[in-house]
Amino acid sequence: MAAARREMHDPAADIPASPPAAACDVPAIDGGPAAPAGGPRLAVEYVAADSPAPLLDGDDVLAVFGFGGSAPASLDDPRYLRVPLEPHGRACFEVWHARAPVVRGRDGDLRWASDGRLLFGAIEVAEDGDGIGEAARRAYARLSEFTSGSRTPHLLRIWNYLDAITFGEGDDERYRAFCVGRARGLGAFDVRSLPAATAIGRCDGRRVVQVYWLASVTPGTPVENPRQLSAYRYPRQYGPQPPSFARAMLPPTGGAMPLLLSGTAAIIGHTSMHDGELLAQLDETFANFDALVGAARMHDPTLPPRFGGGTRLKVYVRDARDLPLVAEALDRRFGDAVPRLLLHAAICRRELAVEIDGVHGA
Ligand code: 3EB
Repeated sequence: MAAARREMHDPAADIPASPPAAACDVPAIDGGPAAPAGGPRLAVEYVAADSPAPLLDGDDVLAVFGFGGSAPASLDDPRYLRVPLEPHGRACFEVWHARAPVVRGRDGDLRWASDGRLLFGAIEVAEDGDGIGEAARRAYARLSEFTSGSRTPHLLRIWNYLDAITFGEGDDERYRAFCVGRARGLGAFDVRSLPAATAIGRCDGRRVVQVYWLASVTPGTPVENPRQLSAYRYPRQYGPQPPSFARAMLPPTGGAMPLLLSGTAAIIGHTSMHDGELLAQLDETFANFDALVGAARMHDPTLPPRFGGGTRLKVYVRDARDLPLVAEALDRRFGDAVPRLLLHAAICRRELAVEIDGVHGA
């Protein structure tokens, strides 16, 4: 069952070939130009609100995410997605703004929205009896087929949410099986052009793999962290298939889009640090971000060296009882300077108490 561990990943020969990707007839703006003027633009905001409906009004809105059980499970609008992770504090929504006009649609089990330069896509695949690996493979095969046939063929960033992420022992662990299925679904890929990503555990008992992503007309520049081994080179001890993601993605247009930060935790090299020490893990995570932003600044020196008003952070905390502690530590570190959202979620290594992702721009 071990997937290939070559640099150029090749799907195992026992996987049936999927039919050639039909060119998806999306995302074309009806009657609009194929290549609209202006490069990709993305602005992310966190909004405290009781309902997502008014947030979807703007015709520059690419996606709205509702967190936790109080957010509506679904809306008629394909731009809305609920992520069932409980927020710390009051109900909060994440809103992505692109350039108007945004058009949207559904394609079977997949939904999308696009301004012609960026595309938001989402798919949810029930595990049913097939297991997490097969659900991940199906989600990624659909994502890959859809993306490669679209006008936005370059994946910049992917978020993965799955239930009971560390359940199972050794290579049967669900996160490891997810990594195998993800790589198979992606097909043949060059690890050096993988998107940035997050893979986080939900705690809602629903065996559904949720994947959403951001794709672009033009490719971004993947950035690796000098303090960390690239995840796609993690050694065998972490599973038969190293995780398929870049540490960050520098989008195609400097300035108009922030640096996309992958889920980042207290890992140095490939080793988890500070087992059982939440606040030390938090400090190590920010030291990792400093190094990552430093590496991104080699490509784009206009990127601020420190987190600030152009940064948005999602902070995933394993133990709900630690949420106030993490909130206080972030208050001490940033005050009001950095908008952030704290969520109760499981991390893919049992010894990790906290993980953070987000975006960082001027
Ligand atoms: C790590 O650094 C922590 O499998 O897509 C972070 C971001 C992590 C993305 C993924 C996993 C993933 O290895 C875990």
